[in-house]
Amino acid sequence: MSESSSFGRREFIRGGIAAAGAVMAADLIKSVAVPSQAAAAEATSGPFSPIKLPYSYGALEPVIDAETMEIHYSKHYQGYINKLNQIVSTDQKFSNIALADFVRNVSKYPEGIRNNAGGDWNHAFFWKIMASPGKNGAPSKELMDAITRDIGSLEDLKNGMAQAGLARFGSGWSWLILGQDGRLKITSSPNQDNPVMDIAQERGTPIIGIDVWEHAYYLKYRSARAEYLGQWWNVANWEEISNNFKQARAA
Ligand code: MN3
Repeated sequence: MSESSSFGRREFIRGGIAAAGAVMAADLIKSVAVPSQAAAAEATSGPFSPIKLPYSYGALEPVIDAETMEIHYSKHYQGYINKLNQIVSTDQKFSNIALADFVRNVSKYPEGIRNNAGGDWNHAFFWKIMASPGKNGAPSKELMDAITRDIGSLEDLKNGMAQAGLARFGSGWSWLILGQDGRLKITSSPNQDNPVMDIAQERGTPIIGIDVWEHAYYLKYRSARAEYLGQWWNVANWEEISNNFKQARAA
C-alpha cells in the first residue's frame, strides 16, 4: 500500500504549508483528515491478505473510474481485511480458520467476523468478475442455456439484478446464484452478507455479485444506483462468470 502512504504524506505536507499560512480552521481539519484515512488502510499483519487486483485501477474506465477503484480496493477492501486480522488476533480459537469456513459457518462467530470476513470474501469475488470494457467476452453456451431456462434472457438477467440491487435498502449486494435445486436465481443480501453464509435467506453458489454499496459508485454516478447497475454489464468478465457457473455445477 505504498501508493496510499505516499499520498498521505503528500497531503500531510500540504496541510503543514496551509497551517503555516494560517488559513481557516475548516481547511486545517480537512488537511489533517486525509493522512489518518490513509493510515487506517495500511496493511496489517495477520492470516488474511488482499488478492492482487487483476487489472490497473483505471482499467474499468469509463464504467468505473480509477479513483473509485483505488479507494474501493486500497481503503475499503483493505479495511475489511485489517479488521478481520485484528479480530482473529484476539482469540486463539479463531486461529487457523480459513476465510471460506468463516463465511460458510458465520452464525457461529461474532458480528465483526460476519461483516469483515464477508467484506473480504465478497470483494475478492467482485474484483475477479470484472474486466475492461470491450475485453470482457460473452457468456458460455452452457451458462446462456441456463439463463434462458431459469431467468428468461440476458436482458431479464440485467433487469432482474438491477431490481434486486435497487430494492436493497442501504448497503448490500445483488447476486446471481446457482441454488441448491440446480437452478439459477437472482437474490440480494444486506451489508457484507452473501449467499454462501449459513444465515442467508437464499443460499447458493454465487455466479455474479454486484456491490451496491455507495462506495462502489458514488463518485461517478452520485445517487444514480440504477445507472451504475445498468452500466456495470460493460465490465462483466464473462469468462470468469462462465467459469464460476461451470465450477458451481460440477460441485
Ligand atoms: Mn465494496
